[in-house]
Amino acid sequence: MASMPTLPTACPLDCPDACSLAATVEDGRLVRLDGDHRNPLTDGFICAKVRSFASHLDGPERLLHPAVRTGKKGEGRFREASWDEALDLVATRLGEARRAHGGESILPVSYGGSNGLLSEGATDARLFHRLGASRLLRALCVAPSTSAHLGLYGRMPGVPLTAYRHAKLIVVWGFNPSASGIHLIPIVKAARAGGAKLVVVDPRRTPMAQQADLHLALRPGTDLCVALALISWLFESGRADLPFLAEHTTGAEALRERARAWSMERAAAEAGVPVADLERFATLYADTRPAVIRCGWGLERNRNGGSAVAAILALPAVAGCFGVAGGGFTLSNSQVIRLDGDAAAAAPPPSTREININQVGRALLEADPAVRVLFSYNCNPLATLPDQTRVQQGLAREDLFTVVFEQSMTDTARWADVLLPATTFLEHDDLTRGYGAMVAHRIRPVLPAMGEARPNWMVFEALCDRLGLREPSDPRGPDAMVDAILEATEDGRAVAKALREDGIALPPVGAEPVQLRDVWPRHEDRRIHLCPPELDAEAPAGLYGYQPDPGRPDQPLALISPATRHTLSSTFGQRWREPAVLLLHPTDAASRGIASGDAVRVWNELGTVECLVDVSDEVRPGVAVLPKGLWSRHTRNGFTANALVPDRLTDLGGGATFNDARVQVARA
Ligand SMILES: Nc1nc2c(c(=O)[nH]1)N[C@H]1C(S)=C(S)[C@@H](COP(=O)(O)OP(=O)(O)OC[C@H]3O[C@@H](n4cnc5c(=O)[nH]c(N)nc54)[C@H](O)[C@@H]3O)O[C@H]1N2
Ligand SMILES: Nc1nc2c(c(=O)[nH]1)N[C@H]1C(S)=C(S)[C@@H](COP(=O)(O)OP(=O)(O)OC[C@H]3O[C@@H](n4cnc5c(=O)[nH]c(N)nc54)[C@H](O)[C@@H]3O)O[C@H]1N2
Ligand SMILES: [Mo]
Repeated sequence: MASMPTLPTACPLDCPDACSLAATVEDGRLVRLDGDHRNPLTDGFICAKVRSFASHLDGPERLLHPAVRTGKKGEGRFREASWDEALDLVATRLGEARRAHGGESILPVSYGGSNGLLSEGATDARLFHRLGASRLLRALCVAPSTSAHLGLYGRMPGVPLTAYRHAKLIVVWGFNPSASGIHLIPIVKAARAGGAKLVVVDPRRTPMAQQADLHLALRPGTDLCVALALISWLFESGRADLPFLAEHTTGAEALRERARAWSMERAAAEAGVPVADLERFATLYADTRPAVIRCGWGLERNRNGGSAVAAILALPAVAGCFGVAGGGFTLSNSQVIRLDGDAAAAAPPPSTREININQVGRALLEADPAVRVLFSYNCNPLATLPDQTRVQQGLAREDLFTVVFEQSMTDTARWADVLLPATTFLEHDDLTRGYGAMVAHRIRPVLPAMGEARPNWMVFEALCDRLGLREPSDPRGPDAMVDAILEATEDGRAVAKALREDGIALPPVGAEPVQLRDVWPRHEDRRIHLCPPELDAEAPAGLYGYQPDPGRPDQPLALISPATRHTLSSTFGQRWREPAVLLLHPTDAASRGIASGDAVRVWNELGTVECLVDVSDEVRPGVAVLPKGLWSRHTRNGFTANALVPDRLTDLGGGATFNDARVQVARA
């Protein structure tokens, strides 16, 4: 049988790998979605979540028509409306709120969704900036890491994941590729076949940790202690690369001074790991070249997250790992191809108040002037933001008008006053970049929009028009917006032709740039700033200052909520049928008389979650795991890990402290 022709597209979901895809479409229906080989990292294979995208596309929860609430708030009862009626209503309420209470009474909330430059920060920014709405500090994820990366390296591109094949030591630190970026797995495997050693730093025995030569199962939030102990050991044992530090860095002495407090013994005690393991890690790191660190995101989600990432990123500088293929670090590669997304918005941000996305619950209940209109898009706030109880209390306010622009009937959507149906990436245009894979994709629709769903750019453009906020110089429509973005930067101009012709572009610096050979710290002096004053001023305990565990005797367990392969954040949660399971170590279970399969209560002062338990030594003692991305249907009482997550912020960047939840557990 002749194979059916495929259409090229790419996955814009919030994952580092940015798969290039081939869609088989017949009579306007998706027959098959698979990887293609244009992206050298993803090279033809994709995750199960996106392979089965068809069930997200037209599953029972897909929103197909605009709708207006008929039942009580949160009941999820709606009647269908025309786009004209829905947009008129939204525009009227936005206009009224601005007139009566000022633009700041409008709060747009957006985050992961489709990570494209047309879906986010484009016509949406045009609308909300011109309304003078409250600005959202989008610090839900990667904020502390970005602060550290920016402060030390000016966001220098990382080691390409494909170049890990050259490494002889791979350190996977707070990253779980089995869920969050599967394409690293075969590369690590190939490097190991060539003799590379593998170290994994993670409170859980992840599938990658199972294969590791060394697994440091530290307590959550203690990465800073471990990294500083390694730094101090490198300096004090004469293994630091002093000539490199003198030539390419500033602040090395200050870093050395701050690290001195962390002996191997002290760090091992704080992290709850054997000293011998720390010493083995240090020796491997000092002796093996090329050595690369894959710094993930799990370690940033606590009070020490920013300093921890900074200390980890300082390691390759102190040990002298740069300048060779497969040596250095990888954090986010989103800035490898520099594009100016704002060019599509053509609207500078106003100087209105800023609300941290991690404190939306608090803002809905307490902000002055009060939030009157909440506009949620590319986000499922009730499922994914900290302090779920307060987010829900906020959504329940009778005097709040809530617009939810969504693909699916999410937990948040059920609280909407108006629902607007959004297209998926198979149905709309976009321009995206990977933050692991070093590629940009121009996405074009491969399917007609389902039902009456519309792309973000179109809906926000229509609202701008209705509110009289359109300006003649606005780039209109996807092609004009993409052109504006590509023309605004040197990198954009360099990759424009490839994007237009092939739908994919590799970075202008080449596919596999080497750190401190081909790419340099993006500071004016091209040096690594190991102790940047701005970070020092921001961190409550100073940069590299450790803040102790927030646990209390009545909340002795650290609850972490990492990614799983079933969902992408909460996207696809509607397809995950099994009830949520809390992972607990046998010691912690035994002392509470808990066995696998029991129903348990997990609680702290912020809330309670009722779910099932699985007893397993996959997680270290003192730590409980309940995945991120759950929907209310997955637990017995409708609350998820986020109900236990404080809305306190990380030391740098105002980030979320998801893994600083401290809880007690008992049989239900
Ligand atoms: N399938 C799937 N893929 C995804 C996502 C998803 O939800 N599902 N999410 C996407 C998004 S938005 C992001 S940001 C990335 C996240 O990708 P990851 O970097 O993998 O982030 P997490 O899953 O939060 O945590 C990674 C690991 O850190 C560990 N961890 C938790 N606390 C600590 C700590 O204090 N120290 C250390 N060393 N480790 C710790 C966790 O046990 C976990 O194994 O993945 C993206 N890809
Ligand atoms: N407990 C806990 N919670 C966490 C985390 C954790 O580690 N622990 N991790 C956090 C992290 S890393 C992240 S990044 C956040 C992500 O949090 P969110 O940004 O809320 O991400 P999703 O849950 O994927 O929700 C995105 C929504 O956008 C919709 N969407 C997708 N594309 C479009 C589009 O083009 N237009 C419109 N209008 N809608 C679209 C999807 O249907 C989906 O419902 O979650 C955070 N939440
Ligand atoms: Mo994220």
